[in-house]
Amino acid sequence: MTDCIFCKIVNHEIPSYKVYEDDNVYAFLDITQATKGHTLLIPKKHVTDIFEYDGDLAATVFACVPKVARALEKAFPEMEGLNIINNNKEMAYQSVFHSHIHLIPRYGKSDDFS
Ligand code: DGP
Repeated sequence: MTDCIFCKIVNHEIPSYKVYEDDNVYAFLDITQATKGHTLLIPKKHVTDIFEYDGDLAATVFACVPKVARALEKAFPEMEGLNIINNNKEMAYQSVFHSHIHLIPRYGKSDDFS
């Protein structure tokens, strides 16, 4: 999709800080950094939200969540926990309509994400 910001990130038309990549997915730091290391995992294929996934794509994308989690754990050893969030549709606070999974590291009571 030509006017999708995350498609442009996948195609390197917009810069991003890569955390993980394979043939089917791309993970990169969220511009807002709710906490240090806040990462978005996306399918390279444009799908709007979870309702557009077929089973193969779901298996492919969700199988990468632990890989990205471990990459974050390695990069941020002080991390004490991890929130995994997937917003679908505006009512559920989705603001970019290319499906993405948030991985938000937690650093105990010192982080300000709630
Ligand atoms: P959501 O509200 O679940 O749709 O989250 C969308 C996230 O996308 C939000 O946390 C900010 C992030 N975001 C939006 N535009 C960009 C961008 O151009 N670059 C990066 N790295 N993140 C972006």
